[in-house]
Amino acid sequence: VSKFQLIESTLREGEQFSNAFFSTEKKIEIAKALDDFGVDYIELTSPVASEQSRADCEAICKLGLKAKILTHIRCHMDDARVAVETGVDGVDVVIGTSSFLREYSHGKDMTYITNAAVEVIEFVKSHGIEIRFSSEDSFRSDIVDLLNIYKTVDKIGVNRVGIADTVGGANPRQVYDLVRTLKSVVHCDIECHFHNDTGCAIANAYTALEAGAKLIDVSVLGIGERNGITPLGGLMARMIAADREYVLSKYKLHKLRDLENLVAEAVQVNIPFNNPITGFCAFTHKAGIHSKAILANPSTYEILNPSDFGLTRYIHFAHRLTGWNAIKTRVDQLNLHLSDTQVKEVTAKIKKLADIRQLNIDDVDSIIKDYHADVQTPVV
Ligand code: HCA
Ligand code: CU
Repeated sequence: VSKFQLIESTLREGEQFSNAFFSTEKKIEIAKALDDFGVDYIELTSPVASEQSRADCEAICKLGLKAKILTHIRCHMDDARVAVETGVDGVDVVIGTSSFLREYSHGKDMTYITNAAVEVIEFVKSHGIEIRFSSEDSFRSDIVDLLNIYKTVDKIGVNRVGIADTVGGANPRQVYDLVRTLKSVVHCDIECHFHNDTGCAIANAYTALEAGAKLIDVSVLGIGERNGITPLGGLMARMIAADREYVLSKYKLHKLRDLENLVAEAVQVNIPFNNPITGFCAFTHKAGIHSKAILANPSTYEILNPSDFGLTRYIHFAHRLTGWNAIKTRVDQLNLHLSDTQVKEVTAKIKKLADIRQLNIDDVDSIIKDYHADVQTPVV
């Protein structure tokens, strides 16, 4: 799974998110932040989507970013002619191959699709830029049709072929099988795109890499059509647990939170409480047993190290599950001195009150301070 690359699609798939409207300035700000984070590719909305989309695509190409700039088009010469004039480093072409899309969307058969693909690919290649060919709704397409068209485009010399779980219904085992099979028939790199309708977008991405795919489409917070695609942050969490060196060497993980806040604000959503890495309690430890072990060695209950992301862990001690080790740490933080026996005693008081009502830090602090004052000045 190691040498994976990211195709960051916040400015393409993400624009298909219900709440998204990105002004030119916002797109530029997001593109720069993504580039700074270290994504390999930035994918932009088709220049034929609207006049402003084309102008914005040209403007982002002129920024001189390190990331390669891609635009995403239908498998059609009308789109390709406009795309190659925008200044992009590559074009991602997609066409629906499942019977659903062939019947209810574009209405074309496989021969038509193949001919269109060949024409568009040769045209884009003749402009000396990268080309990716992808089949929409790959998992509900006929496997023979799929492999045939991938073989054809691989022979012409595409840079990558893509698999898309457009409806988010694929499971990791199906992903593994399809990527493996595809890998045995093409020479080019394989890119994968997973929607999250059934909650498998991160797992599917990881499995695709295990099966030999090289590139994964992501967006910040996973924004996209319906409930979106593989989120950048969630995939970073998954990948750093698998290959920390590579992920740290390549991506500026301490910028993740700012990047997510930037996009969350732009599309008016909150960061989910249970988001990997940046959810408000992602590094908060609560139970007394957990807290004790975390204080001794954080790895006991943490697969990710918060400092890799510029974040800190937090021991939540103001509740009835607390233990004396956590309270002792709080006593130290308050610069007070109590013996272990005394800490155990004050912990008992805290737990007693916490059984009656929800506590906050101030409640705990005043119990500790009162107790400390009492033991310092014994009554005569
Ligand atoms: C869509 C298109 C797409 C394309 C994915 C790809 C999908 O339906 O909006 O280019 O690989 O999910 O199929 O986002
Ligand atoms: Cu998609």
